[in-house]
Amino acid sequence: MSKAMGCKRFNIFLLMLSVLAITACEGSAGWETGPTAEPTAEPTAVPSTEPTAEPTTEPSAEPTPQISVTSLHAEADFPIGVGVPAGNASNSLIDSLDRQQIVNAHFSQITAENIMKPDALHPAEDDYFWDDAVALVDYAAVNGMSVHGHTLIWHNQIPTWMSNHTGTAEQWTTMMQTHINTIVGRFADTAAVVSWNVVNEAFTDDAPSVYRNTLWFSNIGEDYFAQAFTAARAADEDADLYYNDVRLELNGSKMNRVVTMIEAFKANGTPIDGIGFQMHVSLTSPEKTAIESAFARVVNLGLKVKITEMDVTVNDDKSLSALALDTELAQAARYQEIVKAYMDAVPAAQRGGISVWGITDDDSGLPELHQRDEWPLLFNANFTPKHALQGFADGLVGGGSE
Ligand code: 9MR
Repeated sequence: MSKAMGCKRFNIFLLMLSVLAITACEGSAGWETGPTAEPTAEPTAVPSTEPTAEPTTEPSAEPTPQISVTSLHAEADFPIGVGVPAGNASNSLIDSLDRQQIVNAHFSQITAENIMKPDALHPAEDDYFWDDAVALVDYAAVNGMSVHGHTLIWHNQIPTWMSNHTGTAEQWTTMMQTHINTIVGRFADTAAVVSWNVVNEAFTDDAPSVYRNTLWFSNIGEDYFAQAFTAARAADEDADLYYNDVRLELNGSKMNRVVTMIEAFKANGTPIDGIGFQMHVSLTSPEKTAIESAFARVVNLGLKVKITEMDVTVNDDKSLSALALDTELAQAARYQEIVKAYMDAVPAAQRGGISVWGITDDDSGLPELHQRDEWPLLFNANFTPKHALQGFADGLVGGGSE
């Protein structure tokens, strides 16, 4: 019997005999707050198990944060996209119900990882292959998603016939215009395809050379940029047309070249709607301030900003053989930081969207590319959500610039 309990019973007894008994337990908490009208009732304020109310062990570490996001895209009023495998890829979205469940729940836009690139869509000069792309675009439409087309003009994944093409600058321009017109035109009437990467990765990383020495540059000259965007606009007057590149936030001189291109386009009336930042980043680089400054330069020129291929590597020094919780939480914080940078630096009217480059960690091409383990995306290989998903969602909610 506890001390308080014994005192109470004792006082109940005395209460029945004499009010003097009250003084017997003065100073007892039980009596200061205890019942007076119903002497037989148990006091509700008295802890029933005093000793066990105290912590019995040392305070444990912070509880693991919960992942509570049920629909990532529902948190944003601009496209939340994902690069998806399709066609005959073994992990094709079209054949994977697990991937479909994730994509349908969390994303409002799809980009084809490979099957809408020149080698896939335009295998011979007079031959286009539409089946895989049409299946993917139809999938998006049926499931209420839009499609960001990727990509019309690039130096990689071009068909052999294109690499072997010969002719004057004028003939090359005609060939390029036909390529762009035919592909953009094929999807112009489908409501799902809302935007295109017209030119991809065409500036060098290293000054003083400005342009990557691609087939297009070496055969047409710098005019190919404007010709490509003009051809895309002629084929679809409504689609948003993007120039897309990597490391623009890290490399000021590369960003300068993009800005120079935009200014030239504005001066001569060449259509362009936005700049795509691929955003293949690590836990620490580039810094948030550098990302915000690069976004701001595009915003100040009146164009849209789109994060087109985001992933966050965590194993740059190859020290990890598994994704431990502390690393996963650091990655979640990084996703949150970058999404928040986007929300803070890009006004609502100029948000072209944010896309990640793959569905699960297993779908990412980064481990093969870097020859190391990596876990760069929002879902585990077994299709369960990662903390990165929560970090992304928290960035959407936490930031804001109207
Ligand atoms: O994810 C794509 C991978 O499956 C391809 O093998 C690779 C070939 O070039 O392209 C990858 O996607 C790239 C994108 O099209 C452009 N930016 C870099 C991407 C990742 O390497």
